[in-house]
Amino acid sequence: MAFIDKLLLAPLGFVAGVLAWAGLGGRALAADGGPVDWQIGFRPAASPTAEEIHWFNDFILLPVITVIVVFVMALLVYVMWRFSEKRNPTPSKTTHNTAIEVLWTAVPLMMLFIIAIPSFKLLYFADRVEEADMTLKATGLQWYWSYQYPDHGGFEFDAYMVPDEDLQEGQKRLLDTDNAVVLPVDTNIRLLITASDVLHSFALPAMGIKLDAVPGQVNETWVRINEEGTYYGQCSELCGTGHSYMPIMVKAVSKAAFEDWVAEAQEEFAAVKPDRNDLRVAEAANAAGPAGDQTALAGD
Ligand SMILES: [Cu+2]
Repeated sequence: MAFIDKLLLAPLGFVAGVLAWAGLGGRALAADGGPVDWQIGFRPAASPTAEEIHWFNDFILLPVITVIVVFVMALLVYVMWRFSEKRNPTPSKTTHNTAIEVLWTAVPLMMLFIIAIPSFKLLYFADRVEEADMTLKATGLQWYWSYQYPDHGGFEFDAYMVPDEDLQEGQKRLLDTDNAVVLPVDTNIRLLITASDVLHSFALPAMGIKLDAVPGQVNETWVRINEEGTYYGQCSELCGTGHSYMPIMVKAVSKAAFEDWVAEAQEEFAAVKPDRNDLRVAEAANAAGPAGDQTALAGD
Protein backbone atom coordinates (compact mmCIF):
# COMPACT_ATOMS: atom_id res chain seq x y z
CA MET A 1 0.00 0.00 0.00
CA ALA A 2 1.30 3.42 -0.88
CA PHE A 3 2.43 5.57 1.99
CA ILE A 4 -0.19 8.19 1.25
CA ASP A 5 -2.98 5.57 1.59
CA LYS A 6 -1.69 4.59 5.00
CA LEU A 7 -1.53 8.23 5.95
CA LEU A 8 -5.20 8.58 5.06
CA LEU A 9 -6.27 5.30 6.64
CA ALA A 10 -4.69 5.87 10.03
CA PRO A 11 -6.88 8.84 11.01
CA LEU A 12 -9.92 7.03 9.60
CA GLY A 13 -9.23 4.04 11.83
CA PHE A 14 -8.73 6.38 14.73
CA VAL A 15 -12.01 8.17 14.11
CA ALA A 16 -13.80 4.81 13.83
CA GLY A 17 -12.26 3.76 17.12
CA VAL A 18 -13.36 6.92 18.90
CA LEU A 19 -16.86 6.64 17.40
CA ALA A 20 -17.10 3.07 18.62
CA TRP A 21 -15.84 4.21 21.98
CA ALA A 22 -18.49 6.87 22.22
CA GLY A 23 -21.06 4.25 21.37
CA LEU A 24 -21.94 6.02 18.13
CA GLY A 25 -20.97 3.09 15.93
CA GLY A 26 -23.25 0.93 17.98
CA ARG A 27 -22.37 -2.42 19.38
CA ALA A 28 -25.66 -3.54 17.99
CA LEU A 29 -26.45 -7.14 17.35
CA ALA A 30 -29.06 -8.33 14.93
CA ALA A 31 -31.91 -10.23 16.59
CA ASP A 32 -30.59 -13.46 15.11
CA GLY A 33 -27.05 -12.91 16.36
CA GLY A 34 -25.59 -11.92 13.02
CA PRO A 35 -23.79 -8.81 11.88
CA VAL A 36 -25.63 -5.55 11.17
CA ASP A 37 -24.93 -2.77 8.67
CA TRP A 38 -22.49 -0.04 9.63
CA GLN A 39 -21.29 -1.93 12.60
CA ILE A 40 -17.91 -0.79 13.90
CA GLY A 41 -16.11 -1.68 17.06
CA PHE A 42 -16.69 -4.88 18.97
CA ARG A 43 -19.75 -7.05 19.01
CA PRO A 44 -21.64 -6.96 22.30
CA ALA A 45 -19.82 -8.95 24.97
CA ALA A 46 -21.33 -12.38 25.54
CA SER A 47 -18.95 -13.59 28.25
CA PRO A 48 -16.95 -12.24 31.21
CA THR A 49 -13.75 -12.47 29.15
CA ALA A 50 -15.25 -10.34 26.37
CA GLU A 51 -16.48 -7.82 28.95
CA GLU A 52 -12.97 -7.54 30.35
CA ILE A 53 -11.48 -7.15 26.87
CA HIS A 54 -13.93 -4.36 26.07
CA TRP A 55 -13.11 -2.61 29.35
CA PHE A 56 -9.39 -2.88 28.62
CA ASN A 57 -9.91 -1.40 25.16
CA ASP A 58 -12.32 1.35 26.20
CA PHE A 59 -10.67 2.55 29.40
CA ILE A 60 -6.98 1.80 28.90
CA LEU A 61 -6.03 1.55 25.22
CA LEU A 62 -8.32 4.14 23.64
CA PRO A 63 -7.56 6.91 26.19
CA VAL A 64 -3.81 6.25 25.84
CA ILE A 65 -4.02 6.29 22.04
CA THR A 66 -6.15 9.44 22.10
CA VAL A 67 -3.73 11.33 24.34
CA ILE A 68 -0.74 10.31 22.18
CA VAL A 69 -2.44 11.25 18.90
CA VAL A 70 -3.59 14.62 20.20
CA PHE A 71 -0.20 15.39 21.78
CA VAL A 72 1.85 14.46 18.69
CA MET A 73 -0.58 16.29 16.40
CA ALA A 74 -0.37 19.46 18.51
CA LEU A 75 3.43 19.23 18.61
CA LEU A 76 3.62 18.88 14.82
CA VAL A 77 1.31 21.81 14.22
CA TYR A 78 3.27 23.95 16.68
CA VAL A 79 6.63 23.04 15.07
CA MET A 80 5.31 23.77 11.59
CA TRP A 81 4.10 27.18 12.73
CA ARG A 82 6.90 28.21 15.11
CA PHE A 83 9.89 26.99 13.11
CA SER A 84 8.78 27.83 9.59
CA GLU A 85 11.34 29.59 7.37
CA LYS A 86 9.50 32.87 7.84
CA ARG A 87 9.53 32.86 11.64
CA ASN A 88 12.86 31.11 12.10
CA PRO A 89 15.22 32.12 9.25
CA THR A 90 18.42 30.91 10.99
CA PRO A 91 17.75 27.46 12.50
CA SER A 92 19.64 26.25 15.55
CA LYS A 93 22.32 23.53 14.97
CA THR A 94 21.45 21.65 18.17
CA THR A 95 21.74 17.84 17.78
CA HIS A 96 21.52 16.46 21.31
CA ASN A 97 19.53 17.19 24.41
CA THR A 98 20.10 14.70 27.21
CA ALA A 99 17.06 15.63 29.26
CA ILE A 100 14.61 15.23 26.41
CA GLU A 101 16.25 12.01 25.20
CA VAL A 102 15.89 10.44 28.65
CA LEU A 103 12.29 11.65 28.77
CA TRP A 104 11.23 10.22 25.40
CA THR A 105 12.66 6.86 26.41
CA ALA A 106 11.35 6.78 29.96
CA VAL A 107 7.82 8.06 29.35
CA PRO A 108 6.84 5.44 26.70
CA LEU A 109 8.47 2.78 28.89
CA MET A 110 6.32 3.79 31.82
CA MET A 111 3.24 3.85 29.62
CA LEU A 112 3.94 0.32 28.40
CA PHE A 113 4.43 -0.78 31.98
CA ILE A 114 1.11 0.72 33.03
CA ILE A 115 -0.64 -1.01 30.10
CA ALA A 116 1.10 -4.31 30.89
CA ILE A 117 -0.43 -4.69 34.36
CA PRO A 118 -4.13 -4.95 33.36
CA SER A 119 -3.05 -6.73 30.19
CA PHE A 120 -1.41 -9.59 32.10
CA LYS A 121 -4.33 -9.71 34.51
CA LEU A 122 -6.67 -10.17 31.56
CA LEU A 123 -4.41 -12.80 29.99
CA TYR A 124 -4.51 -14.93 33.13
CA PHE A 125 -8.24 -14.34 33.55
CA ALA A 126 -8.88 -15.76 30.07
CA ASP A 127 -6.39 -18.59 30.54
CA ARG A 128 -8.46 -21.08 32.51
CA VAL A 129 -11.37 -21.40 34.88
CA GLU A 130 -10.87 -22.80 38.36
CA GLU A 131 -14.14 -24.69 38.60
CA ALA A 132 -15.38 -25.95 35.27
CA ASP A 133 -18.91 -27.36 35.12
CA MET A 134 -18.36 -29.08 31.78
CA THR A 135 -15.90 -29.46 28.95
CA LEU A 136 -16.18 -28.96 25.21
CA LYS A 137 -13.40 -30.15 22.98
CA ALA A 138 -13.08 -28.63 19.51
CA THR A 139 -10.79 -30.11 16.89
CA GLY A 140 -9.92 -28.21 13.73
CA LEU A 141 -9.69 -30.22 10.53
CA GLN A 142 -9.32 -29.28 6.87
CA TRP A 143 -11.96 -27.76 6.62
CA TYR A 144 -14.47 -28.21 9.36
CA TRP A 145 -14.66 -28.43 13.13
CA SER A 146 -15.29 -31.56 15.11
CA TYR A 147 -16.79 -31.29 18.62
CA GLN A 148 -16.70 -33.65 21.56
CA TYR A 149 -18.64 -33.56 24.83
CA PRO A 150 -16.49 -35.69 27.16
CA ASP A 151 -18.66 -34.99 30.24
CA HIS A 152 -21.86 -36.08 28.51
CA GLY A 153 -20.99 -39.54 27.35
CA GLY A 154 -18.26 -38.41 24.99
CA PHE A 155 -20.42 -38.15 21.89
CA GLU A 156 -18.89 -36.26 19.02
CA PHE A 157 -19.97 -34.75 15.73
CA ASP A 158 -18.61 -32.74 12.83
CA ALA A 159 -19.87 -29.30 11.83
CA TYR A 160 -19.62 -28.39 8.15
CA MET A 161 -20.49 -25.05 6.65
CA VAL A 162 -23.83 -24.96 4.85
CA PRO A 163 -22.91 -24.45 1.17
CA ASP A 164 -24.50 -21.53 -0.72
CA GLU A 165 -26.86 -23.72 -2.73
CA ASP A 166 -28.30 -25.37 0.41
CA LEU A 167 -28.88 -22.19 2.41
CA GLN A 168 -32.34 -22.04 3.96
CA GLU A 169 -34.25 -18.84 4.66
CA GLY A 170 -32.59 -17.04 7.55
CA GLN A 171 -29.32 -18.96 7.40
CA LYS A 172 -26.14 -16.95 7.07
CA ARG A 173 -23.82 -17.46 4.15
CA LEU A 174 -20.35 -18.64 5.24
CA LEU A 175 -21.46 -18.73 8.89
CA ASP A 176 -24.16 -21.35 9.42
CA THR A 177 -23.12 -24.95 9.94
CA ASP A 178 -25.08 -28.19 9.53
CA ASN A 179 -24.62 -29.05 13.22
CA ALA A 180 -24.45 -26.21 15.73
CA VAL A 181 -22.47 -26.43 18.93
CA VAL A 182 -25.09 -26.28 21.66
CA LEU A 183 -23.95 -24.93 25.03
CA PRO A 184 -25.79 -23.94 28.22
CA VAL A 185 -25.78 -20.37 29.51
CA ASP A 186 -24.46 -19.41 32.98
CA THR A 187 -22.17 -22.42 33.04
CA ASN A 188 -18.40 -22.46 33.34
CA ILE A 189 -17.33 -24.30 30.21
CA ARG A 190 -13.78 -25.46 29.78
CA LEU A 191 -12.76 -25.31 26.12
CA LEU A 192 -10.09 -27.65 24.84
CA ILE A 193 -8.86 -26.69 21.40
CA THR A 194 -6.71 -28.82 19.15
CA ALA A 195 -6.23 -29.71 15.47
CA SER A 196 -5.59 -32.94 13.68
CA ASP A 197 -3.89 -31.81 10.46
CA VAL A 198 -2.61 -28.23 10.22
CA LEU A 199 -2.80 -25.11 12.40
CA HIS A 200 -6.31 -23.72 12.82
CA SER A 201 -7.61 -21.10 15.25
CA PHE A 202 -10.84 -21.22 17.20
CA ALA A 203 -12.29 -17.71 17.29
CA LEU A 204 -15.60 -16.48 18.71
CA PRO A 205 -15.44 -12.66 18.81
CA ALA A 206 -18.53 -12.13 20.97
CA MET A 207 -17.03 -14.35 23.65
CA GLY A 208 -13.56 -12.86 23.44
CA ILE A 209 -12.05 -16.15 22.32
CA LYS A 210 -9.28 -16.65 19.80
CA LEU A 211 -7.06 -19.62 20.47
CA ASP A 212 -4.72 -21.52 18.19
CA ALA A 213 -5.63 -25.09 17.38
CA VAL A 214 -2.33 -26.93 17.16
CA PRO A 215 -1.88 -30.55 16.03
CA GLY A 216 -0.48 -32.65 18.86
CA GLN A 217 -1.22 -30.04 21.50
CA VAL A 218 -4.34 -29.19 23.49
CA ASN A 219 -4.85 -25.51 24.30
CA GLU A 220 -7.23 -24.52 27.03
CA THR A 221 -9.49 -21.56 27.66
CA TRP A 222 -12.97 -21.14 29.06
CA VAL A 223 -16.26 -19.38 28.53
CA ARG A 224 -19.35 -18.55 30.52
CA ILE A 225 -22.07 -17.43 28.15
CA ASN A 226 -24.21 -14.63 29.55
CA GLU A 227 -27.20 -14.80 27.27
CA GLU A 228 -29.09 -17.26 25.12
CA GLY A 229 -28.65 -16.79 21.40
CA THR A 230 -26.66 -17.78 18.35
CA TYR A 231 -23.03 -16.81 18.15
CA TYR A 232 -20.78 -17.08 15.14
CA GLY A 233 -17.06 -17.45 14.74
CA GLN A 234 -14.56 -18.48 12.11
CA CYS A 235 -11.26 -20.24 11.84
CA SER A 236 -8.65 -17.50 12.23
CA GLU A 237 -5.50 -19.18 11.04
CA LEU A 238 -4.73 -19.53 7.33
CA CYS A 239 -5.14 -23.29 7.03
CA GLY A 240 -5.52 -23.97 3.32
CA THR A 241 -7.95 -23.35 0.47
CA GLY A 242 -11.01 -24.04 2.64
CA HIS A 243 -9.92 -21.69 5.40
CA SER A 244 -12.91 -19.40 5.03
CA TYR A 245 -15.36 -22.29 4.86
CA MET A 246 -15.08 -23.67 8.38
CA PRO A 247 -17.27 -21.40 10.50
CA ILE A 248 -18.17 -21.94 14.14
CA MET A 249 -21.83 -21.72 15.11
CA VAL A 250 -22.73 -21.78 18.79
CA LYS A 251 -26.27 -21.97 20.07
CA ALA A 252 -26.48 -20.91 23.71
CA VAL A 253 -29.59 -22.29 25.39
CA SER A 254 -30.98 -22.64 28.91
CA LYS A 255 -29.60 -25.41 31.11
CA ALA A 256 -32.83 -27.42 30.79
CA ALA A 257 -32.86 -27.10 27.00
CA PHE A 258 -29.22 -28.15 26.95
CA GLU A 259 -30.00 -31.35 28.90
CA ASP A 260 -32.77 -32.14 26.41
CA TRP A 261 -30.42 -31.56 23.51
CA VAL A 262 -27.74 -33.76 25.09
CA ALA A 263 -30.22 -36.64 25.39
CA GLU A 264 -31.10 -36.26 21.70
CA ALA A 265 -27.51 -35.76 20.60
CA GLN A 266 -26.28 -38.83 22.45
CA GLU A 267 -28.61 -40.95 20.32
CA GLU A 268 -28.24 -39.07 17.06
CA PHE A 269 -24.48 -38.84 17.02
CA ALA A 270 -23.88 -42.26 18.53
CA ALA A 271 -25.65 -43.64 15.48
CA VAL A 272 -23.66 -41.52 13.05
CA LYS A 273 -20.29 -41.92 14.63
CA PRO A 274 -19.76 -44.93 16.88
CA ASP A 275 -17.27 -44.56 19.66
CA ARG A 276 -13.83 -45.50 18.42
CA ASN A 277 -13.27 -47.87 21.33
CA ASP A 278 -16.49 -49.70 20.52
CA LEU A 279 -15.27 -50.05 16.95
CA ARG A 280 -12.04 -51.59 18.12
CA VAL A 281 -13.90 -54.03 20.38
CA ALA A 282 -16.19 -54.95 17.49
CA GLU A 283 -13.21 -55.59 15.22
CA ALA A 284 -11.55 -57.72 17.85
CA ALA A 285 -14.77 -59.64 18.32
CA ASN A 286 -14.99 -60.27 14.57
CA ALA A 287 -11.39 -61.41 14.50
CA ALA A 288 -12.11 -63.81 17.32
CA GLY A 289 -14.49 -65.68 15.03
CA PRO A 290 -18.22 -66.18 14.83
CA ALA A 291 -18.24 -68.17 18.04
CA GLY A 292 -17.31 -64.91 19.77
CA ASP A 293 -14.58 -66.35 21.95
CA GLN A 294 -14.57 -63.74 24.73
CA THR A 295 -11.25 -64.91 26.13
CA ALA A 296 -9.62 -63.53 22.98
CA LEU A 297 -10.66 -60.06 24.09
CA ALA A 298 -9.57 -60.43 27.66
CA GLY A 299 -5.94 -59.60 26.95
CA ASP A 300 -6.79 -56.76 24.55
CU1 LIG B 1 -8.73 -23.63 9.80
